[in-house]
Order: sequence, then C-alpha cells, then structure tokens
Amino acid sequence: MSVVGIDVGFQNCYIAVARSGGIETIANEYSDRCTPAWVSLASKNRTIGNAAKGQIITNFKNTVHGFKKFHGRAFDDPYVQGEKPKLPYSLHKLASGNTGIKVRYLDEDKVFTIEQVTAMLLTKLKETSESALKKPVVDCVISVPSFFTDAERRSVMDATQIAGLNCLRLINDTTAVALAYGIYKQDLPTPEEKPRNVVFVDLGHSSFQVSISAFNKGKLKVLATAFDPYLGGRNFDEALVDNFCEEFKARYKLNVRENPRAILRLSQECEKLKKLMSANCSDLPINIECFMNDIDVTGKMNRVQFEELCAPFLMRVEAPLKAVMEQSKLSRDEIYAVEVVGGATRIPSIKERISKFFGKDVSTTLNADEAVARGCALQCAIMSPAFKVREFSITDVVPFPITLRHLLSCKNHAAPFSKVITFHKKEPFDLEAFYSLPQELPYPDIRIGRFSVQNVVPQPDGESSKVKVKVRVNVHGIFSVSSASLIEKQKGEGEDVQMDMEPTVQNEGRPEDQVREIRGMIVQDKLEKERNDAKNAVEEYVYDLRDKLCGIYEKYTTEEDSNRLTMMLEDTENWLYEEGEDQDKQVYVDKLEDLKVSGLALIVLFPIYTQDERYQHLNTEEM
Ligand code: ATP
Ligand code: K
Ligand code: MG
Repeated sequence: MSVVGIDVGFQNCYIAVARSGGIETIANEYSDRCTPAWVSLASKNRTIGNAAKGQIITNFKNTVHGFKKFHGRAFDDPYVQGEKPKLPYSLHKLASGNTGIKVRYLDEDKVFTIEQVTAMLLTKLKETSESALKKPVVDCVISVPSFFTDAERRSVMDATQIAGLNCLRLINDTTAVALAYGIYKQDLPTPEEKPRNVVFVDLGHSSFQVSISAFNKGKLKVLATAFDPYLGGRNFDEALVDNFCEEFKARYKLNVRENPRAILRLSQECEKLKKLMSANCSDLPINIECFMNDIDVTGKMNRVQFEELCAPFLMRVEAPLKAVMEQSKLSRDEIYAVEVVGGATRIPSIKERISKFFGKDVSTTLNADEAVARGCALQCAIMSPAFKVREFSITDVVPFPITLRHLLSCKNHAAPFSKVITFHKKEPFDLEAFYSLPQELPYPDIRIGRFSVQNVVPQPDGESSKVKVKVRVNVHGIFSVSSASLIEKQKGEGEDVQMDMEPTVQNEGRPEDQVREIRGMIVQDKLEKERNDAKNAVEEYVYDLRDKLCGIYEKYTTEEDSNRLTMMLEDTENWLYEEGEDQDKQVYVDKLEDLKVSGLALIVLFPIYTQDERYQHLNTEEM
C-alpha cells in the first residue's frame, strides 16, 4: 500500500510520500518539488506539469491551467462566465450543464470534462510518486479547499478514479496543515486540559482560507473555517497586468489586451515582479523584448505603488479572519499562534495585516509550499495499516448547513457524521438534499443530490410504515444517504422487524467512459514518446558519426570516403527537417538501420576489419 499525499493547487501541486525516514516531499523529473497544474494537448501527444507550462506561448489555445475551480461548476455559473474571457483556451457547456474544456488534440476538436483534465494532472503526479517510491501508487490522500461543496468534491473524487487512484480521504487544505503542525508536537495539552487553539491561514494562487483548530494530545478539532474563495495571488498578478497594459498603451500605443500571447508573457513577468517585490521595497524593472509588433517594452514599480494598486485586495484579508474568530467564539488572547502557509502569504503587507488583526506576529514554522502535501501524506499514513505513525484523530467541520426536508446540520457541524431520520411513508419516495444558506456558498448552485428510497410498502393494516433513513457526511466531506430500513410493526407484543433497503443515488453519470479515454491518452503519449525517441536516435547518429569522422575515424578514412559519408549525413539531416520531420516510428527505425547497415560507412571504414567486424564495431560504437 502506498502512502502518498497530494496537494492539487490552482497553480502548484506538491507530493509528499512516506518512506522509512518519515514524510518527505518529492521532486519530479525536473528536480522540482513543485509540479505546475498545467496540461497541454497537442497534435501528437499531451504534456503535463513543467513541460506543459513550457508550451504556454507556442500552444496557448490548447494549454490548460487555472481549471481547479471549474470542478462541479455549471457552465452558466457566474464564476465560470467571469473566467472565460480571461482564459487563452476555450470552455464548453457539457450536456450535463457542467463546464468542459475545448481543445485541439490529435488534430481533432475535443471536449474534455474537468474531471478528465484533473485526471491527466493526477496521472502525472501518480507517475512522479511511483518513480520516487519505485512501486505502483494507488492509495493517496488529496487536498481540496475547505469551501469545496458536495458537487465539487464528488467531481474531484471522480477525477481520482479516472486517474486510477484510490483517494482514501479528501482533506481540507487548512486541516492538512493543522495535522502537519500538530502531529509531531510533544507539548500539546492533555485531553483534560484546555486545548491549544491555533489559527491556520492559507493564501494560495486562487483562494484564501482560514481555520481555527483546537489541539490536545493525539487529536485536533477544527472549530471553524472561513474563506474568500476569490482572493489569491492571481489577483495581484492581474492588478499588475492591468497596470502595465494601460501604461504600454499610453507609452507604446500597444493594445496588449488584443494579443493573448502578449498577455500571457506579461502575466509571467508580472508574477516574477510581484515575487521580487516581496523582498525589495525599491523600484524594480520589468523588461520584455519583442513584446508586440517587435517593440521592446520596459516599466518599473516599487512596493508602495504595488500596495496602492492592490489596496482593494489587501482590504479583503480581514473579513475571513473576523468571521473565523466570531464563529469560534474565542477571544484573541485565547489564540496560541497564527500559522501562515501558501505562496501568497509571502507578500509583506498580507503578513502585516494578519499580524495586526491578531495582535501577534505570524508564525512561519511550517513550509509554506509543502505543508498541505505533508499533511495529506500524514493523513494517508494514519489510514494505512502498512505504516506506523502516531495516532492522531481529526474532527473537521462542514462549513455549509445542509437541509434534507428539515435542517440536518448546522454551520460547522462536526465532520464526518451520520444521522438517522425517520419518515412515515406508504410508498417509495425521493429525498433531496441541498445547502440551506445559498448566500454562504461560493456559487449559486445549492443542490447536493437526489436519493431514492425504494421498496417502501404500507403496513399490513394499510397505515404508513416507519422508514429510518441514515444520512452521512463522509471523510471526503461528501453527503450521502447511506442506508434505509423499513420498520414492520408486529402484532401484540412482538418485536418490530427491521428490513434493510438499498437507497439509490441519482447523481449524474459515473466516469467509466472517461477512465477508458484517459487510458487511451496514456497509451498515445507512450507511442508518441517512442516515435520521438526513434527520430532522435537518427539525429543523434548523424551528429555522432559526423563527430567521429573528424575525430577517431579520421585516420582510417580516405578523403573521398569521408566526403561521401558527410554527404550522406547531410542528406539525412535535411530529410529530418523536411520529409522526415513527421513520420511513423518504424520509418525512423528503418532509417537508422539503413544508416548503420547498408550505409557506405560499413564498406569504406576500417579496411583492417572484416565486414562482420565492421558491422559489429559500428553497432557498438566503441573504439
Ligand atoms: P490554491 O491554494 O489557491 O489552489 P496554490 O496552492 O497553487 O493555489 P500556492 O502554491 O500556495 O498556490 O501559491 C501560489 C501563489 O503564491 C502564486 O500567486 C505566487 O505568485 C505566489 N507567491 C509565491 N511566492 C511569492 C512571493 N515570494 N511573493 C509573493 N507571492 C508569491
Ligand atoms: K500548492
Ligand atoms: Mg494551495
């Protein structure tokens, strides 16, 4: 069993695994511990992560990023509609009403569901963990924002299934951080003592999350969560982009907004500038060569100007802090520490505001980028029978009240939980669950799901039967009707008989077809890689033999033969750029064979050897 924790960020993904030495954040094939949440589709293959991010300028229409919050969202949702004009790729309304992504892949127009796109990203993260652990990875724990609702969580679970992962738990970002904070603390209060209350703040690229957890030895209880689902580092980048778009319009007469490539380059530069400004107060330059219409642009900004520009966003930091404190009913002096994580908490004025609100310095004892992934891996380790880690119990909250005919859970109801509700019915019936307070949700869709309770019959005397329905919010934070039973009254003194029934869930299509499609894409990527490798082998052979002709082979070759060989290599090279640019794998394999076997090389080189020896010699390419 694998012990893997994955932080799937809006921008950055991190993986932590359990090895004998403990929990470790691992690096991908670029020796980078951060894998960008990017997927790029192309005419031959897909690239994912760092390689996909590298495609953004050349293949921007088919390079997908910033999709995390499309999970579970209707295409008509205001958030989706608001994002649409900002994206270099196209969104598409699916038959279900959900948001899909439209790209060109294998020279065809294709629409992928968000679950598939996230599954592509997850398969990459799965591979990275498999090469680190040197064994198959299936079991894992994955983080989601605490404000993700039922539909979003179900959608992420579907994505994990499509990717061939078994997600043992979807854990809230800030809860994962709380676990990473608490599990190794030796000095937590005993269960009888007053708990230690710690505030966790995570400001990522797309969202702002705050929670308060109460710690005692061996356990943590989340007391409250609050968030601004629309405040993150990206807002600061966008403010800078807006600023420079205006400036470049005035100074260079450039209409940057009309050029998606220029916008993408500017965004990248603005993000760099923003990060530099976290460490510098003085003027910092922005320079982009050949930005648009062959014009080089320059600009500058300092921290004071930046803070002025971003004042509307900075002002939004306080509300969630206030909300979480109010819900927890704690006073500020009952807060032991305020731990901040997430890349955007590195912005000095963000830290200042948090610290001013709580009247204490913020703590940065956790790794701001990796704490979520580490928490996920710890949760996975706790759930894994194969790994020894100290017991630590987590009680989370359901941030939004749920209604099922009558109110089921209040705000911040402990999670997971189960409840039994009794109905009096003569026939099968449907139950509909929804969120009670639409104004608190990040989007207007309050539906959770419809559930059918079948096989309900009246009592022998024609009266209604008592039906007990068990509902639960599971470890993933997902609501379900988990069981139903009909109570049959017995005449006289007899005990009532309980008959169990299987309630059916009526949520939309399951992801089997999508699983098949993703598997097909993985095969396609593999084939494309082999094709590319075969092409590269021809190219390498050309370079290699050319080098050797002027090197170690020189003294064995007559000038005439050498010239003929050089010509042959040049022809091959030209072929690679023209006709041979885009051939099937077998064509390259044959070409290489030709070069090696029937090529002039064999006949003219090494007259001291026999034909067989020469062949062998060239094949092993040693001297
Ligand atoms: P989310 O949590 O919203 O899903 P994420 O987990 O991908 O997003 P993080 O990796 O926590 O986000 O943070 C990324 C953000 O932090 C980006 O906006 C990035 O520009 C910003 N960031 C990183 N380093 C710095 C820095 N030194 N100064 C300012 N911002 C920074
Ligand atoms: K992250
Ligand atoms: Mg994050």
